[in-house]
Amino acid sequence: MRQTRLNLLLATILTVNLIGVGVLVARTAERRPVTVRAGASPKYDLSAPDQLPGEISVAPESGSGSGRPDSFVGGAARGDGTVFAKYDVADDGAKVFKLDAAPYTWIVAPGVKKQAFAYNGTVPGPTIRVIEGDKVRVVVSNHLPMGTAVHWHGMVLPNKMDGVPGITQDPIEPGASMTYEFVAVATGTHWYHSHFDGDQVGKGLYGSLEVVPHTGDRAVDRDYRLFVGDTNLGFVINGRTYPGTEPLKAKVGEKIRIRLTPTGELSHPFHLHGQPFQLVAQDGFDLPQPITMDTLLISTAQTFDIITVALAPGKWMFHCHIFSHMHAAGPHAGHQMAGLVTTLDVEPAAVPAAPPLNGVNPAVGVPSAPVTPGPDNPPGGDPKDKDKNGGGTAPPGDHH
Ligand SMILES: [Cu+2]
Repeated sequence: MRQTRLNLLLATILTVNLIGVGVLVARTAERRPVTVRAGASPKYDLSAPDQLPGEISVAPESGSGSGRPDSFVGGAARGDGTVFAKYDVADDGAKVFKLDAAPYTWIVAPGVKKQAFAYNGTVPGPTIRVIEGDKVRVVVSNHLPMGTAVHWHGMVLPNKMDGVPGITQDPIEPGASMTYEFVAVATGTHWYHSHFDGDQVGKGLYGSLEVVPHTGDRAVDRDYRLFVGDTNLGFVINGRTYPGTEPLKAKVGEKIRIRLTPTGELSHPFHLHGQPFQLVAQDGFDLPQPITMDTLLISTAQTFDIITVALAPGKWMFHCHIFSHMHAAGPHAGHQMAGLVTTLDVEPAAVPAAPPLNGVNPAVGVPSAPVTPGPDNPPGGDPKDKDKNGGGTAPPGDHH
């Protein structure tokens, strides 16, 4: 049964990729008018109602960074603790993003505060998601008390845009900004991060950089991103340590894509309970053939795309299997979870997973009408839940 589902998944990916082209073209047309204010200083608003779950507050001594800058996108939470970056479209067609780097006091778990550095007020920084061939322009403003620079990891770009202080550029000094520009030709899941020093990455200066191929993205019901850290903020997934990590939600039968990006200094064998998954891409490149497994060793700087199908309801652990990375120290050491742990919270399917046979639904044993997709029975599950996952201001190229 499991194998059949996984095989089905592969066949569906091909089909829906083709459908995806139309969606991408349609959404590309929904560009908003452009207003790019060069050098505009961020407005910080602690009272903004659109904060992510998990309190974020500010160290008063941290300089200019406080609260969320206006480059933060409210309402675009992905259900995994990440948000999408918004963009404007310039007259020359470039998609213009803004990244404001600033210090924050970050709550990594209930009652646990650390000093973080964040792009646009969030760890990880907002997901930059564009379409193959897009001209990408990113205005990086530095509100940190030291220099910085941003490296576009996995991009094929002009050398002077590579973001390495001392080799391709001078650091962006505190209070200054720099505009990076490149054409997005390297498709797949990549990431961006500070290249100033390891502390800046360790404190949270990184985010997802996704280039959707012209042929469309993989068709999945949920698309999650997990950034793994193991230095300045402790053992964190998307800037949070268990039980502060955000559980990933799914329903039985749904296809779930998880993009894993380790950002720290260690390697982590990530294990999913209850169901296997397929590794489909590494560093943005599709594997010639997906590999089915239940544990994947991820190491610094790589990106991995895995896809699983939720098989049964329950809270299924997804965690690093190195015990010192997943257990609390102190009196409860040994069985209390902390660190690199999250869960895949699977609810029962919205519609019967198995179609009725001869008018009898084998799942319940009583006659029932065949399920026809319609407003009450959407083919991919309950659209309300998809809003939770992908609602808000999802940018072009995003579909399920
Ligand atoms: Cu680990």
